[in-house]
Amino acid sequence: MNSRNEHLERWVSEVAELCQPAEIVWCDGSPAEYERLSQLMVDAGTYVRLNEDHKPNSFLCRSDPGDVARVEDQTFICSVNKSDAGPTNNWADPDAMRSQLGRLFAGSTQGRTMYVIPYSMGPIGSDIARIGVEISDSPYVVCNMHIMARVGSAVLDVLGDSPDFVRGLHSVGYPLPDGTPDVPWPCDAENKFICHFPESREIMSYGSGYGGNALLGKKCHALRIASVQARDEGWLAEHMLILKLTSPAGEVKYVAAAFPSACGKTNLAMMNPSIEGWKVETIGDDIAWMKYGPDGQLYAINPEAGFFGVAPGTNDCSNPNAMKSLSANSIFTNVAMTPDGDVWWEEMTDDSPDQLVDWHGNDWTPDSDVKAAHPNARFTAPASQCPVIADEWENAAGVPISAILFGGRRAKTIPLVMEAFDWEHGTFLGATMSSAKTAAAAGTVGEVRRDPMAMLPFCGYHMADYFDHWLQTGAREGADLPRVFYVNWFRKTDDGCFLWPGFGENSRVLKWIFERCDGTAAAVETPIGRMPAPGALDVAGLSLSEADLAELLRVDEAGWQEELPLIEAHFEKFGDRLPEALRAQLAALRERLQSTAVTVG
Ligand code: SAT
Ligand code: MN
Repeated sequence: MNSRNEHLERWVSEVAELCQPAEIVWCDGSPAEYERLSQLMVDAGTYVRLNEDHKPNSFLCRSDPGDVARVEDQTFICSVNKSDAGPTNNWADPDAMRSQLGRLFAGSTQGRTMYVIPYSMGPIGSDIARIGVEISDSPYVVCNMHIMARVGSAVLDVLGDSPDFVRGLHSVGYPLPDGTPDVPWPCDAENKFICHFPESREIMSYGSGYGGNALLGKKCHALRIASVQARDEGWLAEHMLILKLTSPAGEVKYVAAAFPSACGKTNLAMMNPSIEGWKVETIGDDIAWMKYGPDGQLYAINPEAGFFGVAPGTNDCSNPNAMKSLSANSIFTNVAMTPDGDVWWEEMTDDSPDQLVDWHGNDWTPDSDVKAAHPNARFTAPASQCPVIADEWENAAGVPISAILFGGRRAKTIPLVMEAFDWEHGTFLGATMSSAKTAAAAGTVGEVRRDPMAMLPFCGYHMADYFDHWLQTGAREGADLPRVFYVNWFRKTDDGCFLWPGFGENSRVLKWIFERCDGTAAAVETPIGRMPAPGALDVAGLSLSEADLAELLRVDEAGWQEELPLIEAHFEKFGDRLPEALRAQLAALRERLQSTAVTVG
């Protein structure tokens, strides 16, 4: 044993007794360990080593076609009381679930190695950081965790003999009794369970080896369990990127932004602004933990150490900094491979190569009627490799947040940008945000759903209590609160073309937001929020017609009238538990929609 923590050692022994691994390996987080496990996976056919000339120290991995995304249907919050999971989560009785999982985990690791992975979410030793230990029978998980979190012996040193760590048990659910041969991507596609026990800060994940189902530090710990801890301890665990925005005058502001999975968070977090003199640098692209500092501002850290980004659509135009981040030392899951051992995915280049091996491992040509990469294909890349990673990205104290953005994919109704009147209105905007579904989760792509604060699949407790926690957070004595904005890059014309160019041009919206925080940009007060006054949004040099600009910034009265009953139905789900303030916000919106717009300075 190489841990001095009796709680951890006891737990590892119990798990070993249950899962019956052939051996136990305590992960030290070293490069040698990474290399050893990578080679193990190459030998097992799980990994293909990519051409060193194109992607040094990088690997391609093809998952089982039945295991390609998060499974929200099979994700459970096993709180003691059903009502604490709320109407937006699947609940399961913790005792019943433990029995069921006990049967599944019994012998689940036969013939395999059980890896003990101590990790820190957040810089090791930071006050805001938290420790977890994942026990997994997947070397793919170990290697991804190496990139996505801080892993290994240094974490155990900080943990000492404390019992205060999140316990995450993971098995791919493919035991190998009596010399049964392995498969490249073991899983139990028909029997996935991603379970959270919020009171005891435990996670049990069975049957999937993919992404958020299996890398337990990410969505399971840093969002579902952490959201519960944050509620109990008075901070915020959010599905938000964090970016550093520097003006031409050298003034800096930090912005956090919540968008549902696969809505361009990574692109926004590391964008190259199209407007002269402005700079965006990255702190994080997916998760923000925010706590009040002594000055009353909210300080955010990125609990992760890497990017688990959507590959398709990522290219030298849409996100050159992501392309550079993944140029070496990365893992590519469910992308296509070129004949000379490089990776490819849809939209990486204007023309696809003539010949590829697709994500199923089959030969592919441009005439094929299937996609070469899976729409949820991912790259796992170290954050430190991002050319625009901010110097302070690992600051233990975090960075002070000036603005919080909410956004989703909405073809109609929601304007390009609006500012909330105050924190309470901002909470209302976040609580009612909606988006078309993407391939990040199993289900129907395109369907519009309410995804409050982009936390619908990630909030570990009753969503109405979570709204209340937001309201309480804002009501704190002496708080110097960020301003809240709602953005929508995805407006479309009736014939389905995007109205706004997006990507680097989104810096124009960031500029207005920056200047609103400084009190220098003009806004129009409208029934739905504050919107850029005529001329306040910098569109110089952009080929955007007056009509399109007007449409992007129009209050679509008819559209909002249609939105009202949808918001009401959304709120109905929460019954009595919905904070009164949000009901009042809806009533106020309804009333304001009768009145006309007036200009404010
Ligand atoms: O698979 S993950 O949950 O890690 C990615 C995502 O859905 O954002
Ligand atoms: Mn995400």
